[in-house]
Amino acid sequence: MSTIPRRKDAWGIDLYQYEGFWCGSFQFEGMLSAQEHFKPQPNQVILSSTPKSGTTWLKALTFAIMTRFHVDESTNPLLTRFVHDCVPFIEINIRSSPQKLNLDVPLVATHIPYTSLPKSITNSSCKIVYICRDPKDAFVSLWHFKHKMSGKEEVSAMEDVPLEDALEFFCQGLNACGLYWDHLLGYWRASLESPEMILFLKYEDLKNETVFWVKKIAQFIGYPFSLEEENKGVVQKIIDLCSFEHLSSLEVNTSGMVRSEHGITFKNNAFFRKGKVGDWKNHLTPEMAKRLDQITEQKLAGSGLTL
Ligand code: PAP
Repeated sequence: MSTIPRRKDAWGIDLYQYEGFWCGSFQFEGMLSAQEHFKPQPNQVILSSTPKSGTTWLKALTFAIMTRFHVDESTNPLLTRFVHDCVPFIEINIRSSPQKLNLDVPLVATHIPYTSLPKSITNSSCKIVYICRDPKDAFVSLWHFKHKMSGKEEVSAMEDVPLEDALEFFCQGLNACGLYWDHLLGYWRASLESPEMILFLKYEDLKNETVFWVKKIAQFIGYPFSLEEENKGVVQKIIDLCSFEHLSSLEVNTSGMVRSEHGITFKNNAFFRKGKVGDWKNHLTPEMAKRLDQITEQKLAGSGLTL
C-alpha cells in the first residue's frame, strides 16, 4: 500500500492510483478483495456504472425483471427494502457481508473499472449491463450527493467544496472511480469485443425509450418477456414500479439511512434527487459545460461512442 500513488479527492477523501484509475480508499480495499475472492453464481448478472449514472434505477429495473416470476408489483421487496440492499455492490459487501452477494437473485453491482474487474467475472459467462450518463448530469448529481453525506470527521467540510473546485477534480479523474470517460470507454470497448457479454446502456436512452430498453435488458440477461406477459402489461408495471416518482415516494426511500462500513452515513433519499436529463443546465456555467463537452469529444473521438 505504501508504494501506491495517493491523492485526495475534492472532499479530502484518500484516493489510490491502481491499474490506471484513481480509487477511493474504501472501494480500493473492496476491489482488491473482490479480485481475489469474488466467485460469481451460476447465471450471475452484474450491473456496472460510474457513480451517479443511473445505478439505482438500473438495479431496481433489473431486480424487478429477475424476480417477476415470484413476486408481483404489489409484493416486490423493492416496496419495503432499499434498492441498494436488494442489489448489493460487490466491492462494498465482499469484506463485511459476503453472504449478501449470494442472494437467491443472482444479481450484484459494481463501480469497478472494466480492467480491474475480478478475472472470475471477465473469464466467466456472466452477463454485464453497463449504464453511462452525460458526464455533465453525472457530475452535478455527484456534487449534490456529496453534500448530503454526513457522519465522518474528515468529510465534515464537504459542504464547502464549490462546484468549480469539484469540477477540476472531476476533470482530472480524482474521484472514487477514476476518470469518468476512461471508465465508460473500458466497458464500451469490451462491449464491442464481446457484445454477448456486455450490454451498454445510456441513462438518456433509458429515459426516452424505457419500454424498448427494459425489454432489451430482460432479453440480454436471459429473462425475456413472453408475448403473454407483454399483453398483460407486465413490462409497463415494472417500469412504473421502478419509476423515479414511485421509488422516491416510498417510505423506505424517504426515511431510511444507509451506514456504510467506513462510517459514512447516507440517507436513502440521497439517491433520489431529480432523476432528470439535463439538470446540469441549472448548475453549470456555459464555460463549465463546454469544458466537460470538450473532454467528452476528445476522449470519445474514434471510439464510435457518442453521449
Ligand atoms: P450510485 O451510483 O451512487 O448508486 P446513481 O443511482 O447512479 O447513484 O445516481 C443517482 C442518480 O440517479 C440521481 O440523479 P440526479 O442527482 O440527477 O437526480 C437520482 O435522482 C437518479 N435516479 C435514482 N433513481 C432513479 C429512477 N428510478 N429513475 C431515474 N433516475 C433515478
